[in-house]
Amino acid sequence: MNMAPDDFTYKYKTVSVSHLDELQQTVDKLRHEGKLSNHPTYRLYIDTKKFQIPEDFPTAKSLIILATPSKAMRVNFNLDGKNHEVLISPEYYYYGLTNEILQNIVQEKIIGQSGYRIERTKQVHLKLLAVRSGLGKYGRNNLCYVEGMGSFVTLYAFFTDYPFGDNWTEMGMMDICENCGICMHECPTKSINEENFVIDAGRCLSLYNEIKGDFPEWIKPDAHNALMGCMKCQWSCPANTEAVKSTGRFEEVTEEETKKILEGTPDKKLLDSLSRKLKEFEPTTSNEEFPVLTRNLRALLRLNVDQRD
Ligand code: B12
Repeated sequence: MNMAPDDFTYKYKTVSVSHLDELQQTVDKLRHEGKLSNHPTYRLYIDTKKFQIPEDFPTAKSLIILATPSKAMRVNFNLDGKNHEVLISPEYYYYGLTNEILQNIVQEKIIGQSGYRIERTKQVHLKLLAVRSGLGKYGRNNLCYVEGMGSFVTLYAFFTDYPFGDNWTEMGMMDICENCGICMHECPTKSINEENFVIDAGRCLSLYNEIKGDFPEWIKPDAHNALMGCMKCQWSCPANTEAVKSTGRFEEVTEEETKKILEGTPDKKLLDSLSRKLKEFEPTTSNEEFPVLTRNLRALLRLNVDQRD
């Protein structure tokens, strides 16, 4: 049965679709002012998003924005008799929250009656929507912080024809960020800067370690801190003191498995085992993605091909 986990919690807010144009103008203005990085991968991610009513759902009246807590995980890799503890960022492993489960929650718990249509959308800028709906506030690291969850949340949005009340709110940054700057200092690639509130996504480590290819030379070897993504701007953030306590742990990866990962020689048995242990952690689910795992683990353990050969 497709059901939410027992400990499942969430927060949500709603806004009227009448704000879609204003939301789109906010992003377009930044684009025209040259405040958004021109990195092609980043542009591919964001230029495909647009705040608009879906063509096949012209009767949509509201947007529901949902935040569910997410947690980082620790996992031990064994190599040459030593134990290497590594962090896994929340976004890259599977929580078991299928589209069906999410739709059911929205239908039963949020709308609370049948007869209304719900369509999940991935085509909008979720943080901006969440902040303007009052669900959260921006942190200086550009992430959205939700009361009681910090920035360790996954955001979702749904169009519906249910006429919800409007919670339109001014765009705000958390007060705690005013005189802080820890994230700016901690960012290993200096993608958070004083001059522009919008981070320089073309310098964000996450952009590089989730895609294939060699790391650019300007990323220093000690910048790597998670098997995928980067945890630095969230980990040390004073607004996340509570959220980081919920960090979990995956089953450890054996010496034999670790060696195979580092050598980049996956077989079905290894993929199945890693997929189970690391909850379908993204680069463990296919031969195609596996080189990303090999590269990232080598970088984290500060190994390169020459040293291991
Ligand atoms: C593209 C993308 C990336 C890119 C670019 C990140 C970025 N900051 O834009 C890369 C690959 C680098 C990335 C990295 C990460 N990502 Co990402 N990513 C996205 C994606 C697909 C789109 C984000 C987007 O629209 N960016 C465009 C910019 C312009 O939007 P914005 O950041 O909201 O910027 C607004 C503010 O700057 C504001 N603004 C401008 N000036 C000012 C001034 C003031 C004073 C204020 C208050 C505001 C303000 O206006 C901007 C436009 O509205 C979303 C999913 C989605 N559909 O939205 C996930 C998403 C944003 N990512 C997410 C996560 C978790 C991450 C990582 C933490 C993953 C990791 N562990 O490494 C990192 C964090 C990096 C960071 N510090 O931002 C979560 C964020 C959850 C949260 N708590 O906010 C999302 C929402 C995915 C999800 N479904 O939950 N990501």
